[in-house]
Amino acid sequence: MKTKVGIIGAGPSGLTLALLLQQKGIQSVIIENRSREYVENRVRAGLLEHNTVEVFDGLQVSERLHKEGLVHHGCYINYNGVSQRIDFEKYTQKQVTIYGQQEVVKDLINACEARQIPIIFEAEAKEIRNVESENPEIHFTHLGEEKVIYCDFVGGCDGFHGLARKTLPKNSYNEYKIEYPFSWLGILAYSVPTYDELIYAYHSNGFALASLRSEKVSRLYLQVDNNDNVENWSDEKIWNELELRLGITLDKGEVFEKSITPMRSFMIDNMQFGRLFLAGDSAHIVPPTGAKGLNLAVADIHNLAQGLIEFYESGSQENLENYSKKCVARVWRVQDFSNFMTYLCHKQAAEGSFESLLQKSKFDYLTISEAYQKTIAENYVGFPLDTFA
Ligand code: RFL
Ligand code: PHB
Repeated sequence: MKTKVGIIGAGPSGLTLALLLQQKGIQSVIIENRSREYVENRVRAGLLEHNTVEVFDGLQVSERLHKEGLVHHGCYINYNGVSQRIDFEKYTQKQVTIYGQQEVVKDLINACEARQIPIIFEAEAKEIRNVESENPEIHFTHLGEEKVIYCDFVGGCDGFHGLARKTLPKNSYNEYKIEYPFSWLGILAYSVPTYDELIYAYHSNGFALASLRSEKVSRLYLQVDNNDNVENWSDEKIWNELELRLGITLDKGEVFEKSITPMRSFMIDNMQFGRLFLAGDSAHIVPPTGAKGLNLAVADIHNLAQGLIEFYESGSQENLENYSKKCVARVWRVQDFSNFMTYLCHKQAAEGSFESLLQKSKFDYLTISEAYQKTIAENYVGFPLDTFA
């Protein structure tokens, strides 16, 4: 099989890349080791920056997003019952849109199908070869057979556990990470949200987040210990703890999804080697407190598509050569913001300790300072795509 760009992974990164290339007549093939049903139903992110929506608008894949997505103009940060609203509209004139990642993925896969972009599901990349030459190869297995994609470039869009990062020579990058001593228990429930905007809440029992997916479905999270287990959390216990930490009454509907996710910050400081380019979770993970993972993936892809389009249109490799540098500058900004939100909102130290009093002082500052609120607002809605060019 021969194509221009061989893409590994049909998550938001890989799908968006294929569609941006197709718009300019550049052929690609996506291989994805899971089934279509699996990737379309994987529950993950839910908050899209204005930038991300703009990229989807440009691809004409956002019709359902605009119909079903919920536009939010602010959010709340609470500290032991005291609430501070962050006004995105006032400080940035921008909004965010609540729309589930699995809906994004469905829309992108449908568009790929309609535009005849091949996606091979249940096809696992096993080896990426010759990335230092002009003819890289992706070796993969599909239906028990070994196959090869011969291409000009490889898009490593295969997530945190993928093959692309492992293919980079060890001495071509530095790795940075923090593993936090807490996780998130997340639920989806048929429950009418009793709040109009997201609530990030610090409570002495731990962090809680109230988000949503629609007017009838709530998405809620609780800080739990890393060694905790969903079996320890009955629906009743979850609802009671959420009400306590959020300080509001909730509609305690049927819980239909429950899972625990560890919290980590991770990145490498070089996202390319030869003709292999990494994007999205394959190169970085941010703790979800800043709602940035998917948005950062789309920002990487914007840069990568720009570089590849320039190469095919003019032969210039300038943008491709600067790809990693451009992405990493944004990644650091987003790492900082995600880490800041995580430390601001989670229970980390005993009440009354120096660390917890500093944390309280940060929150108190937030309630008196418009400058601090604006800083949070501009990071939360996201810097425009070419800010870090
Ligand atoms: P993905 O989505 O992991 O897709 C990678 C794909 O590659 C496939 N793959 C392979 N295919 C073939 N051969 C191989 N060898 C392969 N190895 C892997 C995988 O099956 C998969 O389909 O990465 P991508 O595209 O970079 O997208 C990243 C986002 O999915 C991720 O950053 C977000 O979900 C993070 N995230 C959030 N991001 C936001 O922007 N806003 C949020 O509100 C938000 N909330 C969240 C989140 C992530 C969470 N979890 C579960 C990690 C909330 C949670 C709880
Ligand atoms: C979500 O709706 O899943 C969500 C929203 C905001 C976050 C994290 C997750 O910070």
